[in-house]
Amino acid sequence: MDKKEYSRPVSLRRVQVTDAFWKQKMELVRKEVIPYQWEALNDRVPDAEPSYCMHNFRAAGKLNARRRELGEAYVPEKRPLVSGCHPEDRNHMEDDRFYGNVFQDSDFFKWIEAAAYSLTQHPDSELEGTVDEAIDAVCAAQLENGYLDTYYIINDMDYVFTNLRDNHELYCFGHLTEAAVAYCQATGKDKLLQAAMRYADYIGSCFGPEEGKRKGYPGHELAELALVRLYEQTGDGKYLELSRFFIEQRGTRPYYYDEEHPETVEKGKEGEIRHWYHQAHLPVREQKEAVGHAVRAVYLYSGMADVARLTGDDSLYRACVALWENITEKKMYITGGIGANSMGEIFSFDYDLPNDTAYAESCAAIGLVFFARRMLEIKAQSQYADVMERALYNGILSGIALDGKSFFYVNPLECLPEACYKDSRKRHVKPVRQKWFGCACCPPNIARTLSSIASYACTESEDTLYVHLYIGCVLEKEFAGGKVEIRMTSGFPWDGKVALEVRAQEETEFTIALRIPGWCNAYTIDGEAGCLEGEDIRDGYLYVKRVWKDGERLELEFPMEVRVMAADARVREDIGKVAVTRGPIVYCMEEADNGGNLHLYRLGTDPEPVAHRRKIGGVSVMGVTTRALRRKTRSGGEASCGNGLYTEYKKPEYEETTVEWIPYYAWANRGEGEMQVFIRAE
Ligand code: FUB
Ligand code: ZN
Repeated sequence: MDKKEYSRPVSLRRVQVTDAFWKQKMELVRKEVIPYQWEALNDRVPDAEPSYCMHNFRAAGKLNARRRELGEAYVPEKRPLVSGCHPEDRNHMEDDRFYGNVFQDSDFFKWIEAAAYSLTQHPDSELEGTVDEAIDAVCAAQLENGYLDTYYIINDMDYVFTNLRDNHELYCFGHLTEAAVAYCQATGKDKLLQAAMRYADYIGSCFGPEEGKRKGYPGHELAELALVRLYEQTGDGKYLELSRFFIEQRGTRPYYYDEEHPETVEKGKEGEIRHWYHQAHLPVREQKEAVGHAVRAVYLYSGMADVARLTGDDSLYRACVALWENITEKKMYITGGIGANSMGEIFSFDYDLPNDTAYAESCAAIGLVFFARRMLEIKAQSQYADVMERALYNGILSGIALDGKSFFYVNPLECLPEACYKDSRKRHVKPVRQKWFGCACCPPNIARTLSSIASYACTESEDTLYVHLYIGCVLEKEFAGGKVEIRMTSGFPWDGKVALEVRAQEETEFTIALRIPGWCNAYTIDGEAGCLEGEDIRDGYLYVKRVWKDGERLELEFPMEVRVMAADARVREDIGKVAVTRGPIVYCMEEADNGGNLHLYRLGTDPEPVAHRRKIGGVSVMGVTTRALRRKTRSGGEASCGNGLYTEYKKPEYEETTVEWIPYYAWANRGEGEMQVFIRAE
């Protein structure tokens, strides 16, 4: 790998997002989501599923205080290792019991991370005070040896690290560490960072290649990428080494999880099959197909990409490329959603992308964005940014209501509300967003992603600013020739006009690398047609190298045409169907605009799309109207080709009509109703 192409995300402390579209989302996170989630984490939201998260930290803190007070005389009470959500527990919660899922701590860490990013954009002493108090509660729960996981601290410490495969200790550690780094970077306060380092050191004393240490690795990956963040924050190489150890160890034989779970070593089942759910079936460099739990997978691949970047490990990078290609060429929805199968939240087989039973967990699309950004950090190639953009504007934004008050965990591409209630195969699909979830991984994950959006938009190297996403912002960057401020304005996602203006005291030489989105076939730069090939274009980026003067501007326009898209013919679910897109936005039809029985519509060969401004739930978006055909029905009833359920085929009759399309992310904001992304085509 060529080291010169590496770049790093811009620091959120040096960038202010000004973008009309994303700033509004970030303000929702700041004003609605962060306060709401704090209430949820403290079980103070009426009619929402309880979280128990803060309760668990306080309970562990109390036990810890007793432990400290009694010293040697302390005899911990052992409790059965149960986890799960019991709404009825809410009425008779005991002070010193653990409630919720085994990974309940992680929801709180994601919340702190979101708060930290938000503080970089909008200082808020009240929020910072709340976070500080919460950090005190977390630190009070930490044991002397650095261990910090309330599930075991409360229940039974004898079982620490005995069930890596299922029990998420290293996943919670990962979220703690990400939160700690983010909060320290945002505020300069390092109390949580110190706690994360102590826990990391404890983990490092238990795991590693040295004799006597455990040879295991996380059952739910995340620690890998978090340890890299800890390494980059502290400069201490042992954290990078530990991350590398977990990655190298994965999938080696004898299988660690077989030793951990001899009871599940079923006769006749190949080891590989037993372990693919956790991406532990093969050493990572031999993994070519993305399999198993989708969130776990993309978190692992992100950690692999990080380690490949930092160690220059080409074979690890090649494994990342192969896995990326498999996901994006065979296993990704047009919305950037991944993990099609609800049974275990897993990737399905190649080209199996059902629309109405799709799982497409919000967290999985977020993990794909993590993976994409890390691949971009190794080498700017527009395919990664194209996918990042696709997931952000579609499969992730769909996870949060326009008012920021409710969330989707599952993001289907087709929804018939009746089926969600009556068909057990679709029970995971909700026709309306929920306030909170027993397993609430997605809402805080969405919050942290939206509030750190600038770190996906731009990365930087010593002499180059890479613009991957056109998101209005003002950023500062130090080049060899001096400090410059770059002001970017953007009409995305509704119009493709972008301007960059440089403010500098001195003339400064540097390069701006601008991504040419995969969805446009032409663009203009300063009013002239831009080239798509040539020496200034590499891997889908236009490199503009100049000695920049104060006030110098670049104006770009990426025309946003409505495009009618078809899936690869091997996607059985989409054969004969098309989807409507415009710029980065994927569209859908909803019952609220088009009536029920959306399956009766067909897009004609000449849909004559017209884009127009409209409002959904009070929020301005760009809608699209197309011409279409609607199959005629029997006196307004259901579709018919005769008088019974089955009759001899007759060429169906259609009436000409129009279809209203809205951005997919905005669906289900006007009550319950049908929705579909793909429509039958001529
Ligand atoms: O297991 C922890 C989180 O809960 C996963 O990342 C999500 O997929 C959900 O299962
Ligand atoms: Zn989730």
